[in-house]
Amino acid sequence: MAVKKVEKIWMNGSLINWDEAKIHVLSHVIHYGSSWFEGIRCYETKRGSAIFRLDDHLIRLVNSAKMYRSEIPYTIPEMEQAIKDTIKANGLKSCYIRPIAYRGYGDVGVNPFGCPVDFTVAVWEWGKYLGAEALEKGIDVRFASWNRNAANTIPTMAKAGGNYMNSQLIKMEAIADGYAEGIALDVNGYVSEGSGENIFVVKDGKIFTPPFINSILPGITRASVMQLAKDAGIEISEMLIPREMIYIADEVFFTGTAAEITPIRSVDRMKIGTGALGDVTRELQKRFFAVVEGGEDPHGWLNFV
Ligand code: PPE
Repeated sequence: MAVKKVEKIWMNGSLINWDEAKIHVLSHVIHYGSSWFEGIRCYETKRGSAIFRLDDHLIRLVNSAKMYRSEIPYTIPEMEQAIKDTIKANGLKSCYIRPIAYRGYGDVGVNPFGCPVDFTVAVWEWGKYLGAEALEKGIDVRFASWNRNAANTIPTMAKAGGNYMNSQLIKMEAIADGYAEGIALDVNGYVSEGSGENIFVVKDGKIFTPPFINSILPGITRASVMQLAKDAGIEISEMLIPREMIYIADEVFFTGTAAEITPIRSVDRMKIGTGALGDVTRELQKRFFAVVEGGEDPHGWLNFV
């Protein structure tokens, strides 16, 4: 299914037509995966259109580039403005936002220093990432045969284009086998994350999620869910999670900007808990959507357009 095209894309300082937002085939990013990006959602809340945790996403973007000795040629307030301008230019009330910085056209060869860092912002309408009924009914997933990137190889704390070669392997394998998504283990065999989601386990009323050392992306939704769990008085901790703990969990769910809070109803064709949306997952969804749809904002997460 093709992306739902809108009018304008912000590219290196100006809003241009969607169809003209092109780059040269010798751009460094195409050959070597040298990009850093974000996925952010703008929600139509009861109090107007608001971008969820915009600053936190842009800080992660700057840090992703920094890990690669690269600097985005715009400040965070400038990027924030570019994002809002792009949303307004396209007349969207809610959308998915994709800011991306990349090594562009200049020199050839692995050494990126001779290539500029370009920056663009695209927005589009994006519905439910893992299927229409996913949030309510849950999804069927498998453990991936591919591990996440090993420590000290490709930094997983960076949201970098190249990382998603690994994610694609995990995702394609899952889809090819009739699953919605894959759960990857890290190279030591501990639970890491999905191809584009962090993972949480509920056992005996407590919530567990893998720490950064398990080759995960430090998800903004993950951080939000940890806060919402605290607000709800539910115990939550970061823990090394062995694969088998997933099979015997009461509830398992994914979090991500695109996936939001998606329950997992089976793993490797084994039913998780009752196989239906669990109480803890439901409570966290309720609190999450009270913010992004209801416009309640006790933590200052909404940035109104
Ligand atoms: N892990 C990975 C590997 C990942 O890509 C994401 C986001 C997350 C965790 C969750 O992070 P956060 O969005 O900050 O809560 N994946 C994005 C890309 C999806 C895509 O297909 O592209 C997203 O959810 O926007």
